[in-house]
Amino acid sequence: MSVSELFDEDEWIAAPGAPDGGYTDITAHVSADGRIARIAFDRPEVRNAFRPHTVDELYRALDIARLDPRIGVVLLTGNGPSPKDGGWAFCSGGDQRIRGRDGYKYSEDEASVPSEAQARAGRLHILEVQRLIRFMPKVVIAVVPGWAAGGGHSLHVVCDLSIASAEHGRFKQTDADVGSFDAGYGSAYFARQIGQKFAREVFFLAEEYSAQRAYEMGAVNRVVPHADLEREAVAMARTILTKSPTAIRMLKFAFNAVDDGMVGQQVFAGEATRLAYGTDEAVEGRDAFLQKRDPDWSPYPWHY
Ligand code: S0N
Repeated sequence: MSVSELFDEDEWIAAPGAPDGGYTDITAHVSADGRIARIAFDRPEVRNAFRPHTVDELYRALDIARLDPRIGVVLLTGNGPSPKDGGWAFCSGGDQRIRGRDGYKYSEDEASVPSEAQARAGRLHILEVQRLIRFMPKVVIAVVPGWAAGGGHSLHVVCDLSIASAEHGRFKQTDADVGSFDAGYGSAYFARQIGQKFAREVFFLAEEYSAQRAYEMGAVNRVVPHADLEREAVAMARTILTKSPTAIRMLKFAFNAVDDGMVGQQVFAGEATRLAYGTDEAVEGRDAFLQKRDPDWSPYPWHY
């Protein structure tokens, strides 16, 4: 069976770095030229809900994409449709069947889970995935073929851009229905995107929004025919790849900085330092130290 009905076999090859035996809860691919990553939830029978193991795999695949200097854009999506009922999903958040009092368990049957994994049980480490998406110096696009609900909605929020299926794209923030709350990017940053009134409505009423309505609210960048979704996402990625990598990363971190406090400043400043290291002025500072002499700053004016 194909990875997903929207998956173009000619576009993608298996991504490097999969664990022995391969991924079980996600799929990870790169474009033939190695410049775009496609990472997808692969639990369509539960609307691509994530369990801790899913989050482990997602983090691994995203981090491999982060570290690959050829990759400039990551597409995050959900495979489908569901073999059970034909439904489509981006992601429906945490798997409620294995939610315990201290977070999510690795399995309904904890006894079958290796002790090392049991020790990690209860972690809400989807938040680590959110931070990885937020702080990776590449553009992450949420490609939404169906439901984005609960923690899946929050993942689309934290992605840099969102493109959704006109026919099947659906958005719903169910957190308050199931006694859960993403009080970080999923809500507060969402309010920065679409405004306080709309964001509070989405959370407090937990109603269903079509892709078109989400677009009108400013939550989605583009709504495209379902059959064209991944093709359009790849086209967006290809446009981004024509831009300066340094400009894109500085822009992403500039957009982030205002909402990310001191951490946002730290990330932006790290990139500024990297740029400064490339100047003759910084090289002079390093060389003067290594050569045990005073630095000669005379070629470098105090620009105004
Ligand atoms: C997505 C919805 C709206 C789709 O409705 P639809 O199309 O009618 O399909 P269903 O028949 O409902 O679903 C089909 C099958 O899929 C199963 N399923 C769907 N979603 C889940 C899920 N999240 N977990 C487990 N199973 C799921 C259905 O049960 C059904 O199975 P069968 O065929 O066997 O009956 C609708 O499905 C829906 O509302 N889903 C639940 C959405 C939800 O509430 N998600 C959880 C919300 N909370 C989080 O995600 C928290 C995430 C988190 O980790 C976190 C992050 C930050 C801070 C805190 C937390 C925290 O954990 O608290």
